[in-house]
Amino acid sequence: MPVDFSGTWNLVSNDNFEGYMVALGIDFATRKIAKMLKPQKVIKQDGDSFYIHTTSTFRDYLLEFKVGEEFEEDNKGLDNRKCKSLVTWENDKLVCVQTGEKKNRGWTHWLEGDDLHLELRCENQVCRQVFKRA
Ligand code: VL7
Repeated sequence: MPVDFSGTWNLVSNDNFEGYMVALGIDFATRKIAKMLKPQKVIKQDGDSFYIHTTSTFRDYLLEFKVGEEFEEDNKGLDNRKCKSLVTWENDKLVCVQTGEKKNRGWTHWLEGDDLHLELRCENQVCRQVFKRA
């Protein structure tokens, strides 16, 4: 059975989100608000086609992509920097490389037990998020 990330997921932990946001150049006031948030992710997966909608009371972000097909990402409402993104499978992990102005930018999703994990990377910062099914 291939892995299926589909579902509605609520953030339960968010390690070093502050460091990740500083690396992205997010201003102090925005960081103060952002780190209080408990975002929800709605993921719809159809084979290699993904819809990932991250929502919160402050901002939301929609990403749609196909594994193996590079796309332009605008990061609108986040840091607003454009990058070229490519998501690939590394075994059962979904790995995104975001090529642009920021070095070493990307993220990895995987399932562990009943939890959804997300590692967000930018420059020398790593943020680790865990989500549970809503
Ligand atoms: C998306 C936030 C910090 C700005 C607001 C914070 C709003 C809710 O890209 C992401 O996930 C991938 C993988 O699931 C799919 O796009 C993470 C949150 C990153 C970066 C920037 C702070 C302002 C948070 C949208």
